[in-house]
Amino acid sequence: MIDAPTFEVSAFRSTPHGAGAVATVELLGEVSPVLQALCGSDIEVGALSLRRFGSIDEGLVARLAPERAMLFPHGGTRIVALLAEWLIARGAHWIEDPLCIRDGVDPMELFPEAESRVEAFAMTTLARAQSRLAVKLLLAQGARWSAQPPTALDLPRSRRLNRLIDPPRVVLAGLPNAGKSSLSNRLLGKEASIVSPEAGTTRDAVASRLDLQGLSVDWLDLPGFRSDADTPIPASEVRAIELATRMLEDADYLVALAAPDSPFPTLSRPADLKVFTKCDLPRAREHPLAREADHCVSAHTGEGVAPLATHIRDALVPPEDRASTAPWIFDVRLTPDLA
Ligand SMILES: Nc1nc2c(ncn2[C@@H]2O[C@H](COP(=O)(O)OP(=O)(O)OP(=O)(O)O)[C@@H](O)[C@H]2O)c(=O)[nH]1
Ligand SMILES: [Mg+2]
Repeated sequence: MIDAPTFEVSAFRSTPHGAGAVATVELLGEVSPVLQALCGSDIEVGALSLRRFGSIDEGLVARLAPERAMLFPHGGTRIVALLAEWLIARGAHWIEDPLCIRDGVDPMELFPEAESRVEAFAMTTLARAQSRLAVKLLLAQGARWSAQPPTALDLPRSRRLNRLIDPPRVVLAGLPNAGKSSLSNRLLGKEASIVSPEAGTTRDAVASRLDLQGLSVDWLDLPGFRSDADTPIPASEVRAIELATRMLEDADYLVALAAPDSPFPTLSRPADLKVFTKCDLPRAREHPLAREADHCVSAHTGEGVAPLATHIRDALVPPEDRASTAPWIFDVRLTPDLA
């Protein structure tokens, strides 16, 4: 048992888990007694100071507000775990999932340096936004909201822009051997799905987080939908097909794939985009399915793949939404009357 004061403080690691040069551990609440005990003396608000963290480590401490400080120990899991143990042993509340606290705590407390409530919320959102394209837009919101308060007219565009925060789900569906996994791997830049000339290679959906030119999406490579004429489907595969069908219906964007040797699949909802692949094969471009398609691509040569990525990105988050200078309602808590 450690004979020590009980700190009225919450603490969490706000940098990702795992290896890293420097980690950030945030302290919220009655910070002064913690700093006195851990670093030898308190640190005045606004100051940045190099301190020892007991016998654990040495690093910078930033005192951002009376109730908020940041410790910057060396990164890596072990030092942060020792700091967490030290804090927990003294009654501090250690939070494993900092995103929870960000939901629970008023962003104004988390970001006292913010000039407005909108700016504080934008910084909290920035911490969890998944797409590169969100960064500049979120940082611009403080000024935009003060220039022009949002109205209900801003809601539809805002909902589309919210896809920059929470990645939309894009589903790729096609018959076995259509080339789904090859195209997915090409977009991803690595082999996430096994590719083979054997039909039915992908048995379970393979999900990857893909960057479509600044927009992060959850990309699902589904197992091939067999056509009715196929041989009876084994029971083990029925469940996989049921699951795939559900994913397809829940998708934010559905891409149907065909190839010279593989027609477009019959799906339970219309596809948002029709793509014809294997266009590197001889005379593929003259194929009737190529004319029916919105895009012709080759996973082998990469032809047409970048324009396809741009098309999907712009369909999900249109360029005019990204270019608009009207306010983006990125957090409904800012406008309870409108939501
Ligand atoms: N020439 C050419 N062949 C391709 C292309 N894309 C895929 N293939 C070939 O088509 C075959 C099937 O490719 P996959 O990517 O495994 O197809 P899939 O739709 O994922 O197949 P299942 O998982 O079985 O449903 C493999 O032999 C690939 O090498 C392409 O762009 N050009
Ligand atoms: Mg596959």
